Amino acid sequence: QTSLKDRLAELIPAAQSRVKEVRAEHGQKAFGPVLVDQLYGGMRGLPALIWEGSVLDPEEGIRFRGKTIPDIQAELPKAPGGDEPLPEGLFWLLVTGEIPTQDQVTALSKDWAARAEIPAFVEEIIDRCPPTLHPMSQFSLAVTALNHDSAFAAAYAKGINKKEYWGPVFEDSMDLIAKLPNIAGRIYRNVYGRGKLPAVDLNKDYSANLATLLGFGDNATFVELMRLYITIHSDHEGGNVSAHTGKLVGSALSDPFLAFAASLNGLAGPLHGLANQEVLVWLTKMQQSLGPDAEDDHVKEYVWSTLKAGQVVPGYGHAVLRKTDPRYVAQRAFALKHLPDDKLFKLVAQVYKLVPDILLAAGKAKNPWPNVDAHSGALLTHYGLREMQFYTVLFGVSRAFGVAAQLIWDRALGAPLERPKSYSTEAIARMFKDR
Ligand code: NMX
Ligand code: MLT
Repeated sequence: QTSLKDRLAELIPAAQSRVKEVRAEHGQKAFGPVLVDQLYGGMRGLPALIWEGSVLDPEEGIRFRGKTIPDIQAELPKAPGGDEPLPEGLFWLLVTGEIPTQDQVTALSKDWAARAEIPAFVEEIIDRCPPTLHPMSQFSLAVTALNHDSAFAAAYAKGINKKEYWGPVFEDSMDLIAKLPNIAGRIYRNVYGRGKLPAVDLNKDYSANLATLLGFGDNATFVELMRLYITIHSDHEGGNVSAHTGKLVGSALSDPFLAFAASLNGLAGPLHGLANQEVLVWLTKMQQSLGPDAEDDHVKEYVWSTLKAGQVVPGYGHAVLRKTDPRYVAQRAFALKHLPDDKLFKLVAQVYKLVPDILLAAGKAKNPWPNVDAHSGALLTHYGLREMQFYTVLFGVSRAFGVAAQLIWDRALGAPLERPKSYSTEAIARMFKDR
């Protein structure tokens, strides 16, 4: 059977020609004007990047290589007896644009399990971190340190031909993804005193191993949750902070470990991936303040008090989406199926009923609907993974899939160093003075 790397090698020449064709035909066409406001406004809507794995539609949400979340839930291979897609299949799809066979996905599970071990010095780095250091900082440190064994950095130092960059970047990307469960598991067990890390099982899929390393491998529904979680958090086109940062840093030919560590540092911000932690902190405080089974009016007051204190409602709003995030919908469907009576899920659902109208009435947020982070923590809490400071680490494990797939393609397609133009306020004032 064809391996992922062999299939990629087959696909690259045609993809290179396609880029040439598209550039020859459309290279000199304009998307439209660039407004000064876009420079001041976080570049919203500014077409600026090529990202092959997924495209985000404001109304419909994410499509991975043209496929919606319900599509991939229906089409990607599943574990025996499982209902959720295997993230191995999603990675194959992101990289090739094709749905893999069950055997190809099993081969990827085995390959990742075989690459899962992390160097002893990286284990030591994690073990030496004080438990008070945020899990995301520990995660980023460990991923940076993996650069010690980068195949790409070694090949570059030896003088590799540009045309061959993608090969060692592929190997690094596979190693990166494979090693993340051991890093995440070690951080979790160290910080929360959850005992010794077991070994990765060479015959288990990625999510089953991740669940076991975290200490929840005996719970088949938690393993299913991990399969769904890792699949849906993987990629959200190229402009989000973690994806864009990884691509930017990779464009300097920093290897995938350095590039993805930079992604993680962006993901660790509260307006991005840390929002899943913030949601749980916020919901827990609300429960403490209002007690269980709070009435709608009290929840509304609580939401208003958050806004009046000049804070955001975590898990709501989005820079691109203008509807409920389909990743939220997928998690809600999981909750309705597996934990319909869970108290925290009920609060999440109550907040969903109330918050959009309040954000609309407040009149600032362009999107009053929930994003992916509004739901994930409640699911993890249900299964006993209650340590909210750890939640963004799981987001990070997943985001590696999307960033790695693009790093491979960036090198295969010869993406250049990113270097956009910046201006000072005075330069802009001068430039547009008489226009
Ligand atoms: N609660 C309160 N105010 C909000 C919210 C919210 N959830 N969302 C947007 N606003 C405000 C925003 O702060 C801004 O205020 P100001 O004019 O005073 O600066 C105003 O509404 C306009 O912002 P938008 O254009 O709607 O949003 P923007 O594209 O700038 O930011 C987010 C997008 C996601 C940063 C923003 O919606 C937010 O802060 N949400 C809460 C944090 C969150 O859930 N982040 C996770 C996003 C998903 N992820 O995983 O990365
Ligand atoms: C993401 O998954 O990266 C977030 O939804 C943020 C974004 O897309 O901007």
